Amino acid sequence: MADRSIDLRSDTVTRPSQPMREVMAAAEVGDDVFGEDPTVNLLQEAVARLLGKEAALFVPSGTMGNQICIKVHTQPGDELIAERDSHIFNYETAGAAFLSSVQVHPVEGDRGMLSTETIERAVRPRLYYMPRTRLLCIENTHNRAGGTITPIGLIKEFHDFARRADLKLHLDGARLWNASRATGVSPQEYASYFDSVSVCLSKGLGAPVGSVIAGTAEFIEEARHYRKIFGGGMRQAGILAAAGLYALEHNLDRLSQDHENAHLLAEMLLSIPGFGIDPKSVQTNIVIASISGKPADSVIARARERGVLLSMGSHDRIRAVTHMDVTMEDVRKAGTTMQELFG
Ligand code: TLP
Repeated sequence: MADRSIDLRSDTVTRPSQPMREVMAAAEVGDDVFGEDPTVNLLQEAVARLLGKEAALFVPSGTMGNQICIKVHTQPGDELIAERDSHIFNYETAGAAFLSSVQVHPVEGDRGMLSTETIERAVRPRLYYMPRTRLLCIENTHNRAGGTITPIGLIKEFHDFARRADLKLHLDGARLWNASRATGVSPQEYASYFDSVSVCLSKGLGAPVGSVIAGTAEFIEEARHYRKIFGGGMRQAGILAAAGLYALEHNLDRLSQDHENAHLLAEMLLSIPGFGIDPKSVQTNIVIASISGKPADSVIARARERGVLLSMGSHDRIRAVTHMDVTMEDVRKAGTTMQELFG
């Protein structure tokens, strides 16, 4: 492997910067299971304000955030609707079934986006022998579709439909910050159409750990109960919350740099024969390329030998994610390496 790898496997690989580590070390802490960690409380208040919600709760991961929200919104035997390529359906180890006894009804989207018609068709009639459709989950940006953004107009439609159909609406906003940075639509406006929102601090924002869920005060009270059951009650978590506060203050605006870098990489990969990228899907910091003529895992293995780390998008696709620990020069170097290897 090359001396210093360019790690594009995910935006989760970032390491806390020196100034972030300094605020972590200096954080005021207390026991958060007693609600007494001042830094956790500050973070929760800051995120609730940013998302325009009554309350928020710090949780260890995006997966736990989504799963707690599913738990609060549903009863055993209910059904939730999620896009077929969504994180909730693919990468949360059947958590909805395991933790909430809820069935996921996957619905095919277009670049990760559902339509009101497809959702409407997926909602079960209220018949005693059918599951009750209780919850609709939207992922924005959509990871597996390549960081695509659901337009705010469509989200409004989903909201209106959900009200009519008596469905709760949850936003997996692990990368909501990226959507907001790319469109100029505020996180608060996005969040206003959802009953619950989960956002991550440890993806594009560069914090080492942590996600936050937000909703009404009543929702968050219930969520706190399930966070404890799921093993997410943390003690002096202010050390981690301090990193989240630092990330929100310093790392939101720079996300546009990651988006530019993703566009640059997409252009470079597109010049390689057999590499297919839907240019319309490169909207934020993720590039998914389909590969024809060779297995994606062999492409990943050869790139790794030359110091470019990529991940699998699906069996015939590779994924590259730009983030704060790779510069434009790194991205250009990665693109050139890929062109040399496969061009
Ligand atoms: N995504 C990870 C992997 O799990 C695929 C990644 O590398 O992108 N929602 C979305 C949309 C996500 O992309 C992820 C993580 C999560 C939730 C879960 O977050 P964590 O990893 O904190 O549990």
